[in-house]
Amino acid sequence: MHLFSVFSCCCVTLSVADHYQWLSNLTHSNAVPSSVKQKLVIDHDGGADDAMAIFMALLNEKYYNGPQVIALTTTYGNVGEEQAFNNTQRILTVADRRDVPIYRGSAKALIRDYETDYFFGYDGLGDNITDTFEPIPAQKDPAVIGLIELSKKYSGDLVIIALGALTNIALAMRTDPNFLSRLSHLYVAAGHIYGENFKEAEFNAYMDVESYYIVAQDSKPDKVTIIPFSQIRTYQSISNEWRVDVLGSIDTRIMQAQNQFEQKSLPVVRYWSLLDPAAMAIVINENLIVEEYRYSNNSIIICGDQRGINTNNFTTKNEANVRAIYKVRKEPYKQMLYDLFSAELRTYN
Ligand SMILES: [Ca+2]
Repeated sequence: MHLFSVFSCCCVTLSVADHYQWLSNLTHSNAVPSSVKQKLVIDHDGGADDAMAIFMALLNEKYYNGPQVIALTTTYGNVGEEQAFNNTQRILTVADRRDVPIYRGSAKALIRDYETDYFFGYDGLGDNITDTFEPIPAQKDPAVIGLIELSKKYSGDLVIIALGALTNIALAMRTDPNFLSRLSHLYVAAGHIYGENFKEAEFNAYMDVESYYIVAQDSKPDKVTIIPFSQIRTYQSISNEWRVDVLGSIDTRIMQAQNQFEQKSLPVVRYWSLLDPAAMAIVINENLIVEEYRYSNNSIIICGDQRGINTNNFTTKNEANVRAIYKVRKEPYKQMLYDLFSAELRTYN
Protein backbone atom coordinates (compact mmCIF):
# COMPACT_ATOMS: atom_id res chain seq x y z
CA MET A 1 0.00 0.00 0.00
CA HIS A 2 1.11 3.53 -0.69
CA LEU A 3 -1.48 5.53 1.12
CA PHE A 4 0.52 8.62 1.68
CA SER A 5 1.73 8.93 -1.88
CA VAL A 6 -1.90 8.83 -2.96
CA PHE A 7 -2.55 11.76 -0.65
CA SER A 8 0.46 13.61 -2.02
CA CYS A 9 -0.74 13.22 -5.59
CA CYS A 10 -4.23 14.37 -4.78
CA CYS A 11 -3.44 17.38 -2.68
CA VAL A 12 -3.46 19.97 -5.45
CA THR A 13 -7.04 19.18 -6.36
CA LEU A 14 -8.66 18.99 -2.93
CA SER A 15 -9.75 21.80 -0.64
CA VAL A 16 -8.46 21.73 2.92
CA ALA A 17 -11.80 20.44 4.18
CA ASP A 18 -11.82 17.78 1.48
CA HIS A 19 -8.32 16.75 2.53
CA TYR A 20 -9.31 16.08 6.05
CA GLN A 21 -12.53 14.32 5.13
CA TRP A 22 -10.64 12.17 2.68
CA LEU A 23 -8.00 11.35 5.23
CA SER A 24 -10.62 10.71 7.87
CA ASN A 25 -12.43 8.20 5.67
CA LEU A 26 -9.14 6.56 4.90
CA THR A 27 -8.22 6.32 8.54
CA HIS A 28 -11.50 4.89 9.68
CA SER A 29 -11.44 2.26 7.00
CA ASN A 30 -7.77 1.36 7.15
CA ALA A 31 -5.57 2.83 9.79
CA VAL A 32 -6.58 2.44 13.41
CA PRO A 33 -9.04 -0.16 14.67
CA SER A 34 -11.10 0.30 17.78
CA SER A 35 -9.97 -1.72 20.75
CA VAL A 36 -11.96 -0.36 23.63
CA LYS A 37 -11.31 -3.11 26.12
CA GLN A 38 -7.55 -3.04 26.18
CA LYS A 39 -5.51 -0.93 28.58
CA LEU A 40 -2.06 0.39 27.82
CA VAL A 41 0.92 1.20 30.03
CA ILE A 42 3.95 2.94 28.50
CA ASP A 43 7.30 2.37 30.21
CA HIS A 44 9.61 5.07 28.84
CA ASP A 45 12.83 7.00 29.29
CA GLY A 46 11.61 10.53 28.71
CA GLY A 47 13.12 11.46 25.34
CA ALA A 48 11.52 13.29 22.42
CA ASP A 49 10.88 9.94 20.72
CA ASP A 50 9.08 8.72 23.84
CA ALA A 51 7.03 11.93 23.81
CA MET A 52 5.90 11.24 20.27
CA ALA A 53 4.93 7.66 21.11
CA ILE A 54 2.98 8.84 24.17
CA PHE A 55 1.16 11.49 22.10
CA MET A 56 0.27 8.81 19.53
CA ALA A 57 -1.25 6.55 22.18
CA LEU A 58 -3.22 9.40 23.75
CA LEU A 59 -4.51 10.62 20.37
CA ASN A 60 -5.41 7.06 19.36
CA GLU A 61 -7.37 6.68 22.58
CA LYS A 62 -9.17 9.98 22.15
CA TYR A 63 -10.00 9.97 18.45
CA TYR A 64 -10.07 6.27 17.48
CA ASN A 65 -11.31 4.49 20.62
CA GLY A 66 -7.86 2.98 21.04
CA PRO A 67 -6.62 1.33 24.22
CA GLN A 68 -6.96 3.47 27.33
CA VAL A 69 -3.61 4.75 28.56
CA ILE A 70 -3.89 3.88 32.25
CA ALA A 71 -0.35 4.73 33.42
CA LEU A 72 3.08 5.91 32.41
CA THR A 73 6.09 4.41 34.15
CA THR A 74 9.51 6.01 34.06
CA THR A 75 12.89 4.52 33.40
CA TYR A 76 16.24 6.01 32.25
CA GLY A 77 18.19 6.14 29.00
CA ASN A 78 17.78 9.24 26.86
CA VAL A 79 17.91 11.10 30.18
CA GLY A 80 18.14 10.08 33.84
CA GLU A 81 14.96 8.90 35.60
CA GLU A 82 14.55 12.21 37.48
CA GLN A 83 14.45 14.11 34.19
CA ALA A 84 12.24 11.40 32.63
CA PHE A 85 9.74 12.00 35.46
CA ASN A 86 9.93 15.74 34.85
CA ASN A 87 9.44 15.22 31.10
CA THR A 88 6.46 12.91 31.67
CA GLN A 89 4.72 15.78 33.44
CA ARG A 90 5.54 18.14 30.56
CA ILE A 91 4.25 15.67 27.95
CA LEU A 92 0.98 15.02 29.81
CA THR A 93 0.47 18.76 30.29
CA VAL A 94 0.87 19.42 26.55
CA ALA A 95 -1.59 16.60 25.80
CA ASP A 96 -4.03 17.94 28.42
CA ARG A 97 -3.98 14.50 30.06
CA ARG A 98 -2.71 15.28 33.55
CA ASP A 99 -5.12 12.61 34.82
CA VAL A 100 -2.83 9.77 33.64
CA PRO A 101 -1.04 8.28 36.69
CA ILE A 102 2.77 8.34 36.71
CA TYR A 103 4.71 5.60 38.48
CA ARG A 104 8.40 6.30 38.97
CA GLY A 105 10.75 3.49 38.08
CA SER A 106 14.31 2.43 38.58
CA ALA A 107 16.97 5.10 38.11
CA LYS A 108 19.81 2.65 37.57
CA ALA A 109 20.63 -0.54 35.75
CA LEU A 110 20.69 -3.75 37.78
CA ILE A 111 24.46 -4.05 37.60
CA ARG A 112 26.25 -1.68 35.28
CA ASP A 113 25.31 1.88 34.34
CA TYR A 114 26.25 3.70 31.17
CA GLU A 115 26.25 7.35 30.25
CA THR A 116 23.17 8.67 28.51
CA ASP A 117 23.53 9.95 24.93
CA TYR A 118 21.70 13.33 25.18
CA PHE A 119 20.64 12.83 21.56
CA PHE A 120 17.49 14.89 22.11
CA GLY A 121 19.23 17.59 24.21
CA TYR A 122 20.35 17.72 27.81
CA ASP A 123 16.77 17.63 29.03
CA GLY A 124 15.72 14.99 26.44
CA LEU A 125 13.07 17.33 25.02
CA GLY A 126 15.07 19.72 22.88
CA ASP A 127 16.32 21.98 25.70
CA ASN A 128 13.31 24.19 25.27
CA ILE A 129 13.25 26.24 28.44
CA THR A 130 10.09 28.23 27.81
CA ASP A 131 7.40 25.67 28.62
CA THR A 132 6.05 25.70 32.14
CA PHE A 133 3.80 23.25 33.94
CA GLU A 134 2.23 22.58 37.29
CA PRO A 135 3.82 19.53 38.91
CA ILE A 136 1.94 16.23 38.72
CA PRO A 137 2.63 14.15 41.83
CA ALA A 138 3.90 10.63 41.26
CA GLN A 139 1.94 7.63 42.50
CA LYS A 140 3.19 6.45 45.88
CA ASP A 141 4.09 2.97 44.64
CA PRO A 142 7.21 2.51 42.53
CA ALA A 143 6.81 1.40 38.91
CA VAL A 144 7.50 -2.26 39.58
CA ILE A 145 4.62 -2.44 42.10
CA GLY A 146 2.39 -0.34 39.84
CA LEU A 147 3.01 -2.67 36.90
CA ILE A 148 2.25 -5.78 38.95
CA GLU A 149 -0.90 -4.32 40.52
CA LEU A 150 -2.21 -3.07 37.15
CA SER A 151 -1.56 -6.50 35.63
CA LYS A 152 -3.79 -7.99 38.36
CA LYS A 153 -6.50 -5.33 38.06
CA TYR A 154 -6.70 -5.65 34.27
CA SER A 155 -5.73 -9.30 33.97
CA GLY A 156 -5.86 -10.40 30.33
CA ASP A 157 -6.46 -6.88 29.00
CA LEU A 158 -3.23 -5.04 29.75
CA VAL A 159 -0.71 -4.24 27.01
CA ILE A 160 2.67 -2.90 28.09
CA ILE A 161 5.12 -1.25 25.74
CA ALA A 162 8.70 -0.74 26.92
CA LEU A 163 10.52 2.15 25.25
CA GLY A 164 13.67 2.48 27.36
CA ALA A 165 16.01 0.47 29.55
CA LEU A 166 14.23 -2.72 30.65
CA THR A 167 14.93 -2.58 34.39
CA ASN A 168 11.31 -2.04 35.53
CA ILE A 169 10.03 -4.85 33.32
CA ALA A 170 12.74 -7.30 34.42
CA LEU A 171 12.07 -6.51 38.08
CA ALA A 172 8.31 -7.00 37.64
CA MET A 173 8.89 -10.35 35.90
CA ARG A 174 11.22 -11.59 38.61
CA THR A 175 9.17 -10.18 41.51
CA ASP A 176 5.98 -11.87 40.33
CA PRO A 177 6.41 -15.02 38.22
CA ASN A 178 2.79 -14.71 37.00
CA PHE A 179 3.19 -11.12 35.84
CA LEU A 180 3.74 -11.93 32.16
CA SER A 181 0.97 -14.54 31.99
CA ARG A 182 -1.58 -11.93 33.15
CA LEU A 183 -0.65 -9.47 30.39
CA SER A 184 -2.44 -9.33 27.09
CA HIS A 185 0.95 -8.59 25.51
CA LEU A 186 4.36 -7.06 26.14
CA TYR A 187 6.04 -5.12 23.34
CA VAL A 188 9.76 -4.47 23.81
CA ALA A 189 11.30 -1.74 21.66
CA ALA A 190 14.97 -2.64 22.00
CA GLY A 191 17.85 -4.45 20.40
CA HIS A 192 19.04 -5.09 16.87
CA ILE A 193 18.98 -8.09 14.63
CA TYR A 194 22.70 -8.49 14.11
CA GLY A 195 23.80 -7.89 10.55
CA GLU A 196 26.24 -6.11 8.27
CA ASN A 197 24.85 -2.65 9.14
CA PHE A 198 24.05 -3.42 12.76
CA LYS A 199 27.12 -4.75 14.49
CA GLU A 200 26.91 -2.54 17.57
CA ALA A 201 24.71 -2.94 20.61
CA GLU A 202 21.40 -1.10 20.42
CA PHE A 203 20.99 1.75 22.92
CA ASN A 204 17.95 0.56 24.97
CA ALA A 205 19.30 -2.98 25.23
CA TYR A 206 22.76 -1.73 26.17
CA MET A 207 21.49 0.58 28.92
CA ASP A 208 20.65 -2.48 31.04
CA VAL A 209 22.03 -5.63 29.46
CA GLU A 210 21.18 -7.85 32.44
CA SER A 211 17.55 -6.69 32.43
CA TYR A 212 17.25 -7.43 28.73
CA TYR A 213 18.67 -10.88 29.45
CA ILE A 214 16.09 -11.50 32.19
CA VAL A 215 13.18 -10.32 30.04
CA ALA A 216 14.28 -12.55 27.15
CA GLN A 217 14.87 -15.50 29.44
CA ASP A 218 11.35 -15.29 30.91
CA SER A 219 9.54 -14.52 27.64
CA LYS A 220 6.94 -16.57 25.78
CA PRO A 221 6.33 -16.12 22.04
CA ASP A 222 2.59 -15.56 22.40
CA LYS A 223 3.14 -12.87 25.05
CA VAL A 224 6.27 -10.97 24.00
CA THR A 225 7.10 -9.14 20.79
CA ILE A 226 10.54 -7.64 20.30
CA ILE A 227 10.76 -4.63 18.01
CA PRO A 228 14.42 -4.37 16.96
CA PHE A 229 15.67 -0.91 15.99
CA SER A 230 17.66 -2.43 13.11
CA GLN A 231 14.41 -3.37 11.34
CA ILE A 232 12.86 0.06 11.84
CA ARG A 233 16.01 1.73 10.52
CA THR A 234 16.07 -0.63 7.55
CA TYR A 235 12.44 -0.38 6.49
CA GLN A 236 11.13 2.89 7.94
CA SER A 237 13.78 5.49 7.18
CA ILE A 238 11.77 8.59 6.39
CA SER A 239 13.12 11.76 4.81
CA ASN A 240 13.79 14.59 7.19
CA GLU A 241 11.85 16.87 4.82
CA TRP A 242 8.67 14.82 5.29
CA ARG A 243 9.03 14.95 9.07
CA VAL A 244 9.65 18.71 9.08
CA ASP A 245 7.55 19.99 6.18
CA VAL A 246 4.58 17.61 6.17
CA LEU A 247 4.16 16.09 9.63
CA GLY A 248 5.75 19.09 11.34
CA SER A 249 3.45 21.56 9.66
CA ILE A 250 0.31 20.16 11.30
CA ASP A 251 -0.98 23.13 13.21
CA THR A 252 -1.82 21.71 16.60
CA ARG A 253 -0.40 22.41 20.04
CA ILE A 254 0.82 18.84 20.32
CA MET A 255 2.72 18.84 17.01
CA GLN A 256 4.24 22.26 17.68
CA ALA A 257 5.45 20.96 21.06
CA GLN A 258 6.78 17.79 19.42
CA ASN A 259 8.70 19.91 16.89
CA GLN A 260 10.33 21.76 19.78
CA PHE A 261 11.11 18.51 21.56
CA GLU A 262 13.00 17.36 18.45
CA GLN A 263 14.68 20.68 17.70
CA LYS A 264 18.13 19.41 18.75
CA SER A 265 17.94 16.10 16.89
CA LEU A 266 16.15 17.00 13.64
CA PRO A 267 18.89 19.29 12.25
CA VAL A 268 21.55 16.58 12.58
CA VAL A 269 19.80 13.74 10.76
CA ARG A 270 19.11 13.29 7.06
CA TYR A 271 16.70 10.43 7.59
CA TRP A 272 14.18 10.45 10.37
CA SER A 273 13.88 7.03 11.98
CA LEU A 274 12.83 6.83 15.61
CA LEU A 275 12.22 3.56 17.40
CA ASP A 276 9.58 4.66 19.91
CA PRO A 277 6.90 6.04 17.59
CA ALA A 278 7.56 3.18 15.16
CA ALA A 279 6.98 0.71 18.00
CA MET A 280 3.83 2.51 19.10
CA ALA A 281 2.48 2.31 15.55
CA ILE A 282 2.84 -1.48 15.75
CA VAL A 283 0.97 -1.55 19.05
CA ILE A 284 -1.79 0.60 17.59
CA ASN A 285 -2.31 -1.47 14.45
CA GLU A 286 0.07 -4.35 13.97
CA ASN A 287 -1.74 -5.75 10.93
CA LEU A 288 -1.34 -2.49 9.08
CA ILE A 289 2.30 -1.86 9.94
CA VAL A 290 3.97 -5.26 10.18
CA GLU A 291 4.78 -7.12 6.99
CA GLU A 292 6.70 -9.99 8.56
CA TYR A 293 7.57 -11.28 11.99
CA ARG A 294 9.68 -14.29 12.89
CA TYR A 295 9.68 -16.52 15.90
CA SER A 296 13.07 -16.42 17.51
CA ASN A 297 15.25 -17.60 20.29
CA ASN A 298 16.28 -14.13 21.30
CA SER A 299 18.83 -13.10 23.90
CA ILE A 300 21.77 -10.81 24.57
CA ILE A 301 25.48 -11.34 25.12
CA ILE A 302 26.49 -10.33 28.63
CA CYS A 303 30.23 -11.02 28.76
CA GLY A 304 33.23 -9.87 26.77
CA ASP A 305 33.61 -7.29 24.04
CA GLN A 306 30.33 -8.40 22.43
CA ARG A 307 28.40 -7.27 25.53
CA GLY A 308 24.99 -5.88 24.55
CA ILE A 309 24.86 -7.58 21.14
CA ASN A 310 21.60 -9.43 20.57
CA THR A 311 21.40 -13.00 19.40
CA ASN A 312 18.53 -14.38 17.34
CA ASN A 313 17.95 -17.91 16.17
CA PHE A 314 14.87 -17.92 13.98
CA THR A 315 12.87 -21.03 14.66
CA THR A 316 9.38 -22.45 15.14
CA LYS A 317 6.94 -21.03 17.66
CA ASN A 318 7.45 -24.08 19.88
CA GLU A 319 11.18 -23.49 20.07
CA ALA A 320 11.03 -19.69 20.34
CA ASN A 321 10.92 -17.34 23.31
CA VAL A 322 9.68 -14.26 21.40
CA ARG A 323 8.21 -12.96 18.19
CA ALA A 324 10.64 -10.56 16.54
CA ILE A 325 9.33 -7.92 14.15
CA TYR A 326 11.29 -8.40 10.96
CA LYS A 327 9.76 -6.22 8.22
CA VAL A 328 7.60 -3.13 8.59
CA ARG A 329 5.74 -0.96 6.07
CA LYS A 330 6.73 2.66 5.68
CA GLU A 331 3.86 4.38 3.85
CA PRO A 332 1.07 3.14 6.16
CA TYR A 333 3.23 4.24 9.11
CA LYS A 334 3.55 7.75 7.70
CA GLN A 335 -0.17 7.83 7.04
CA MET A 336 -0.93 6.72 10.58
CA LEU A 337 1.30 9.46 12.00
CA TYR A 338 -0.39 12.05 9.82
CA ASP A 339 -3.87 10.81 10.71
CA LEU A 340 -3.20 10.72 14.44
CA PHE A 341 -1.54 14.11 14.73
CA SER A 342 -4.11 15.86 12.53
CA ALA A 343 -7.14 14.12 14.06
CA GLU A 344 -8.12 17.04 16.26
CA LEU A 345 -8.28 19.37 13.24
CA ARG A 346 -10.79 17.10 11.54
CA THR A 347 -13.21 17.34 14.45
CA TYR A 348 -13.90 20.97 13.47
CA ASN A 349 -14.98 20.06 9.92
CA1 LIG B 1 12.91 5.81 24.52
